[in-house]
Parts: sequence; structure tokens; C-alpha cells
Amino acid sequence: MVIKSVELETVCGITSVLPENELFEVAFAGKSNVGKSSMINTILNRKGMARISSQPGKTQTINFYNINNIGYLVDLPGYGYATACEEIKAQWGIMIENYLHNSKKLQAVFLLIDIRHEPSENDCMMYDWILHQGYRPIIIATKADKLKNSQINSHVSRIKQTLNMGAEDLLIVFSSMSKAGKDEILNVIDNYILRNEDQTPMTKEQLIEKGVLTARQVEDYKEEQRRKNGEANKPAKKARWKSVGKETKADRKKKEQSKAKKKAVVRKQKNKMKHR
Ligand SMILES: Nc1nc2c(ncn2[C@@H]2O[C@H](COP(=O)(O)OP(=O)(O)OP(=O)(O)O)[C@@H](O)[C@H]2O)c(=O)[nH]1
Ligand SMILES: [Mg+2]
Repeated sequence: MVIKSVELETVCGITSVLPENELFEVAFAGKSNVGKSSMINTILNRKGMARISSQPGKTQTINFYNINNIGYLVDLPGYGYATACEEIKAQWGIMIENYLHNSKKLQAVFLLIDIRHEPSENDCMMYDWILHQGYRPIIIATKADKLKNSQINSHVSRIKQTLNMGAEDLLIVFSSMSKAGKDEILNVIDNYILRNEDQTPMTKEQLIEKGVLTARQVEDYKEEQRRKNGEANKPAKKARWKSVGKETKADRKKKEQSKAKKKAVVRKQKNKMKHR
């Protein structure tokens, strides 16, 4: 993706109502000071677009950057900002959760982790929360320039292990200093979210075909389709019954048929015996 235009379109604070955007959204989460805003500036090629600071807690709002009028990069406030008061921290948490839970256009969530450190308890909680919301988190291991090349692999393994990542889950090593990983992030946005021909978001069918969606997202989509087709809940109910080990109508019919078959065989054998 070539960045042609960027505009900070919406800024949401604790009391703001979140926008109902028409275009797709991609969000960047991570603890305070991990380098979210720096990463957004790097991939957008704009030095001062997202405000950065060596003081944690710089981004205190949810910022929606409109790119090329095709979608939004969403800069989230960092969690775990130690010196913020508990009440503010809780409100930020609610704001982030509310956004991740309710956005209808959110297509992917990137979670940034400082490559130098083992993911914290908060990082693990965030990872699980994103999974729970039905997204497959894409990890960006930031500040790679602070490690020697020879250290990178072992730090990556530690992050994957601590977060309990699957072999197919994505992790991108990134540095806003060297710009390493920048193209990879843009490629992920291109390949996982946009159709290459016209740069519009992929349809759910295309995402399923590419294997991008989690099992839960696929189930939700199927359920939505069933509802649209007026078959609300029927197959889902069947699946639910099966999952708790209950017998469905079809199971019962099968059982009865096999009983009848067995009876017929016994009857046949008895008849044979009689005629001997
Ligand atoms: N060496 C190095 N420093 C970085 C890198 N990315 C960010 N930083 C520095 O880390 C500090 C925090 O960066 P931000 O981009 O403001 O972090 P943030 O995650 O947006 O922080 P909050 O807004 O508080 O959530 C700044 O001093 C950056 O210059 C990087 O890749 N390498
Ligand atoms: Mg920030």
C-alpha cells in the first residue's frame, strides 16, 4: 500500500461516542511507551502525525487516522501507565475494551510488545482479550534496534512462548528507528484486509477463503448468514445440543433405524431356524 493521504479524522476521549465509520479500521494496542504512535508515524511516513513522548501516557485518546480515504489506522491509549491515577487507568481500560468490543468496522488488531522484555501480565491479558473478542492478534515486537541481531530470535521465541502463540500466528519484528518491519506491516494490511485490485476491504467470504478469520469469527459470520436467510438458530441449536452431548432429532432417527434393522435381521434368522 502506498500512503497518499493521511488525516487525523476523529479523536475520542473517555466521554466521547465512538464513530460509526463506513471504512475499515485496523487498531494498534499495547502498553504505554511501547512505541505505538512512533510505529504509526513510521508506517505513514509522517514524522509528527501521531504525538510521541518519552513520558509514558502520551496518547490518552483513541485517534482515527484516515489513510487514502480507504480506511483508518486506530492509535489506542497505552495500558499499564503506572503513574496515572487508578480511576483514569480504569476509564482508559473501559474505553479500549468498549472500542474493541463494539467497532463494526474493525478488521484486525495489532498488539505491540517491547522486544526486549518478556510480555507482562497486562500484555498477556490484552492478548487473550483480543482473542476473546474474535480477532487473531498480530504481534509487533517493537524497538528491535535496541537489541543485537544475534539476540532477536531468542527474544521472539520468548514472546511467542509467553503469549502461547500458535505456529501460524504472525509476529513482526519492528523498529521505528531503522524502519525494519515497516513493509511487512503494510503488506499484512494489504494482504489480510484489502483486495489488491481496488483497495477496498475484502469481503468476509474472501477473508474466510484466505484463512484470516478465527473459528469464532467464521461461526459468527455463518450465524449471521443463517439469520439473514431466515433460518435463525436452527443449525446453531443443533450444534449446541451436540456440543453438550444431547441427542438431536437426527441422532434419534438414526438410532431407531439401526434398531429396526437389527430387529429385522433377528427376525430373518428366527424364520430361517423355523424352516430348517
Ligand atoms: N530506540 C527506539 N525507540 C523507540 C522506538 N519506538 C518508540 N521509541 C521511543 O519510545 C518512546 C515512546 O514512544 P511512543 O510512540 O510515544 O509510545 P506509545 O506506545 O505511543 O506510548 P503511549 O502513547 O504512552 O501509549 C519515545 O521516546 C520513542 O522515541 C523504536 O523502535 N526504537
Ligand atoms: Mg502513543
